[in-house]
Amino acid sequence: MITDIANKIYMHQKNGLEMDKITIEYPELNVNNAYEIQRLSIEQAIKNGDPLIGWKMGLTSIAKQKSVNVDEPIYGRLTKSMELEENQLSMEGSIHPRVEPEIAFMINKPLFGQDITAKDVWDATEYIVPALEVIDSRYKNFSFTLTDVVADNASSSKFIVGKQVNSPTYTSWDQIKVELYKNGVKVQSGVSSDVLDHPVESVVKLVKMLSKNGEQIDPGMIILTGGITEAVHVEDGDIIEAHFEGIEKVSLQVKK
Ligand code: OOG
Ligand code: MG
Repeated sequence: MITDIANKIYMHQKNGLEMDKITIEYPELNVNNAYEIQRLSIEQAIKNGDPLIGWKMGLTSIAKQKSVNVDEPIYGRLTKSMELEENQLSMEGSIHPRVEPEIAFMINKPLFGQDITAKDVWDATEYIVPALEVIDSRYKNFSFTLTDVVADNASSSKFIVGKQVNSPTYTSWDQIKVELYKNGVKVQSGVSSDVLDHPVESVVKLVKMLSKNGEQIDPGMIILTGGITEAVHVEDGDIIEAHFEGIEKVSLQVKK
């Protein structure tokens, strides 16, 4: 059953097709089952030539938790095809995409185990870079339970990182003010401490959650620490620009 659900979700992710929440047909599924479904579905992607390049945390800010009505952090898997090389998002293959500003960590040492601390994460951080994540739940109306969203790889779709890489000691990474503009109008704002008080804590939490499932962060992996603000809906023609104060601006143009 788990394998069948994983295969179904993989097909919907690959083809950008919406589906009913899996908990409608399988109300008995729990969050552990959902992480197994996530692992198996992304294993399909990996087998088809799309390697794992990192992990993402989700629902690490109150703004995000409230917007989807799920009140605990989750993680998802990032594969190569999710990373946009250009600041352009094609609506082709998208369902109902939303964009959110995040802080990303590039990791250069293995990170694992329940005893992980923020110091361990800093020691293993190659650089930090701002990012925009595009989430696109495969579920109708972008509506789901915790179990559903975990199984659907935490709504992962695409992401783009900024052009400048920053030393971990460059600034206080919990003090980055972010403003999100859609077609020149400010639609969201927040500060990076909205993510678990400090984005580094999101990486710490990720490592602990991964270690429960026998997983770890490998050197060379990128970690998205979670949306600082609510995500904004986008459609063809929209231009999104995130101003990360004192760092850089990251933009995304949405096309047919
Ligand atoms: C779940 C994914 C959340 C974040 O950064 O909080 C996420 C969702 O909102 O659909 O990526
Ligand atoms: Mg996100």
